[in-house]
Amino acid sequence: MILLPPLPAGRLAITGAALVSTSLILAACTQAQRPSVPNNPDVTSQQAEVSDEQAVVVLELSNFEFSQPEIRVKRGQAVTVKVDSTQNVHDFVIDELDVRSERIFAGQTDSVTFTIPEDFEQDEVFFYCSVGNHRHLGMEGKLIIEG
Ligand SMILES: [Cu+2]
Repeated sequence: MILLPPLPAGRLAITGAALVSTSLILAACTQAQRPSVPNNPDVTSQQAEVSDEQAVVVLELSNFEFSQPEIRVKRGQAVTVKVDSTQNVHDFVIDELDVRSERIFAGQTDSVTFTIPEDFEQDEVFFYCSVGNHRHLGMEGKLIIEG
């Protein structure tokens, strides 16, 4: 038989409370769509690195805004948008370019890559968050297409 050292009663109570609050957080998360997207460690605080062929944009998503209200890209460019939720659950959608990220919870990231066609006719399109009424609460921005 293995004898476990006795734990002080106060510590047990604290552990119990921590478990309860963790369960509540998990329950709240499961109410809102998709489960987990693994964290993407290569997202940096760098906002953009741009060449003629490629653009990389990092966006932080919070209630209820994108960290950059405008993204400037060029026709023919491959664009990678790395999204990082700092609060709540959000996504990144551009209807006209058929772009849709995973829905990510606070602390999670996702990445979408798409190419602006050379013959794309619009000079700007909206990107937005499609969760609930977030777009109406301000989660939208402009992708401005130059060249
Ligand atoms: Cu949102």
